[in-house]
Amino acid sequence: MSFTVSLERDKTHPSIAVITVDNPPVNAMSIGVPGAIIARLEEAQADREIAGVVLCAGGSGGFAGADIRVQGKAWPEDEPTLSEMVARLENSTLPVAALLRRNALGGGLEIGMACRYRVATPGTQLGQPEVKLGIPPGGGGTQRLPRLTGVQAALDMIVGGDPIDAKKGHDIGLIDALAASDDPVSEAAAYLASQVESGLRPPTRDRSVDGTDPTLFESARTVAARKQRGQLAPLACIDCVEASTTLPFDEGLKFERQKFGECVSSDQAAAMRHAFFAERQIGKVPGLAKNTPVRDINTVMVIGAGTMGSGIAMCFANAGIAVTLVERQQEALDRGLSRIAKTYAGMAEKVRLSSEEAQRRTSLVTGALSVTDGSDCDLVVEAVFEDMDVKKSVFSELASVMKPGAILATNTSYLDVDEIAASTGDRAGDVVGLHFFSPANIMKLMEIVRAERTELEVLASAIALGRKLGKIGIVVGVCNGFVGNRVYSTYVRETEFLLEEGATPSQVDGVLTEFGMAMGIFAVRDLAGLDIGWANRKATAHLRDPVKRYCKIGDTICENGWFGQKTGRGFYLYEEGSRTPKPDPDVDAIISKCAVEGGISQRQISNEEIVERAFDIMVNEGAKILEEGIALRASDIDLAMINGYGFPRWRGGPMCWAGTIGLGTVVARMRKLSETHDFWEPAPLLVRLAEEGKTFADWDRENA
Ligand code: T1G
Ligand code: NAD
Repeated sequence: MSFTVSLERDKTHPSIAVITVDNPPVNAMSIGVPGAIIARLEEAQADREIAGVVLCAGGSGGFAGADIRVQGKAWPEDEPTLSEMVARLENSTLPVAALLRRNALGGGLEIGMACRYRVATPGTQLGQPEVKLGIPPGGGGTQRLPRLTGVQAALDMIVGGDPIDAKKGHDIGLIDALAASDDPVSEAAAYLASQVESGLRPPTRDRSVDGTDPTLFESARTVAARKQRGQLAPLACIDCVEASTTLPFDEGLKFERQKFGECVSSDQAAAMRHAFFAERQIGKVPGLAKNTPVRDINTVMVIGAGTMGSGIAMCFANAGIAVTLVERQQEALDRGLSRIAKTYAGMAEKVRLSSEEAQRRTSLVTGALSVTDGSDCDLVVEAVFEDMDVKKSVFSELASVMKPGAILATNTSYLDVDEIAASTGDRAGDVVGLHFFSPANIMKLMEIVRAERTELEVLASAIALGRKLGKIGIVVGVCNGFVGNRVYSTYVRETEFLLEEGATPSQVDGVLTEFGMAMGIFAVRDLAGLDIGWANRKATAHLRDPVKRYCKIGDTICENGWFGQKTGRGFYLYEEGSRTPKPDPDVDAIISKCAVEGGISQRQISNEEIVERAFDIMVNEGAKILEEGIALRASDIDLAMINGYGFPRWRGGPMCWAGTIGLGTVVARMRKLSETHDFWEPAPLLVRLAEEGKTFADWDRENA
């Protein structure tokens, strides 16, 4: 047992007892903790001198809610549950005030809401994030929150899952008092003592629910169906909040319990727990000690003010870091700077940012026409053309002008970072890849490419930087396309093969979005611009195995000058001013022609086949990447695909998804296809795990 739950008298208000829960690192309600809280409450109740109890968290000060590690598993029968403990707090003969500090999330907030009063320190994050774990709240949150804040605010918090801060909580009735002194425990005790004196209000359960307009639920369902497409938990959350308006409190609790039970054992919840823990692994690199020194990054130079450079500059400005943005020509520089100014102005217009903040971020980026203007910066991110010679000349100049200790990063998508690093001579240890994704100011994924000579300190600094920028920073090794683009390119290739064999772009896209992808592959390619991939295919044509199947549909579309949305045509047709993809009979003709030329007889392709081929191929490439040591964990590959390519988080990423299908099934499907199709030889690691009846999560555990 690594936790303690203590009971003491408050120093300044001895009639108030203080129960402090200390369960590092985040005071989760692990097995035994609810029982210990009940025991301390009973001790307080047995003491006639005590008039009230303050419940608070020690250590980090926050209450992170239920212990996610035991979710979906059996809870010991003789141990009180979080729900039982919450009921005891609410029905306590002594009034209980919760002191909420730092964060009160999920079960942590539910504990607070079951108490008679809630006192919070400013800045404390209050939330019901369960929906992000594939479940509705299970400790009465869906019944108590609407009673405290009204239906709309409760729906926003429970269905959206994002936290609010204590001040907003105070404004909407969730928090009774803010404690700003340096002794919030005594402040909470004083608050409770004054309530005891002036007369207690009824417990939360006895309040009525305000704002019960039934249309709120229908519109919440419509929004959830669009924004959280395919997910069970948001709908369960809405049902539960609705139940708070139609059922008596205890019945509402039972209803919530039932919905919670249905969701917590689902594949979706397991996948989202997987994603949660995967995110907590990302900074962990074997051989990289926790106390590795980290270089300060307070000023940054970004070279190249094109699509990526301007987006990357905004990532830093968003984090309050000053940026020198460098181009060769004034005109290109002005274009980049004005793109940045426009983006921030647009955010201010949509009220996503205050206009002062938009202004502040815009002015954090200043332009320059020479890298010497940024030679004092702590970090450089190069985002010039994807051309090895251009990159090498930039890096050799950087090696001579940048101050000692500056980190030299490249945003290359495919090029060999070792070769780029070699062009810096004895500064190769300072070189790392920082592969941002487009649009860089929005996409959460950042691949941190560890080159052969990257120093540990530089790697540790890049990981810390990823956190500071709010990115999912995944450490990867050097190979063509690193992790994300390499996996993705197999999916791109296979879905094009499916067209050649008889599927249509809209059928494939329909199936993929139904599966949960943020967008269909052909709609995405049209959005991103088909010319970039085409140029890359031409540049790497010499690397292709001439014996293996090659599909010319994408190339033929490009030869017509159709590059996707920007030219009004691509895999689809776009009417003037519209972004809605329409099937294009001319593209159908190109597909048929390519099939004939490739000697492929077209047939009816089933939706199941599309899912299997699109995602099995990703899994197989992921297995190869793991075998080669390019990714450290299968869960990193999952996070890359979730955060960079629109793979549904509620399926946990491709490697996790394969586990729910069964690796044996995936291998069997691959072997069957490999009889007639190129590229379907299962990777040895995939075969081995399948034979051992294991999943990639097992591989991660065994190799941790
Ligand atoms: N259970 C178990 N472990 C947890 C945990 C939790 N709730 N929260 C964090 N950890 C571990 C995490 O894996 C990591 O472990 C370490 O703590 C530090 O976390 C009944 C059903 C609280 C804001 O969703 O959002 O209540 O890697 O690196 O940046 O309705 O952790 O060191 O081994 O993230 O300071 C709802 C989840 C649960 C909150 C702290 N609660 N946690 O952030 O540290 S469901 C949540 C967080 C529930 C009820 C339901 C964050 C944090 P390790 P960290 P941090
Ligand atoms: P881009 O063509 O939009 O921008 C490149 C910019 O670099 C141009 O404005 C050009 O004038 C400038 N430039 C070229 N040489 C320069 C030099 N020596 N000094 C200063 N500026 C110079 O290209 P992009 O799409 O922004 O891509 C940039 C890099 O980012 C490439 O390596 C690319 O592979 C990578 N990348 C692109 C994407 C994407 O989706 N576009 C995603 C991830 C990474």
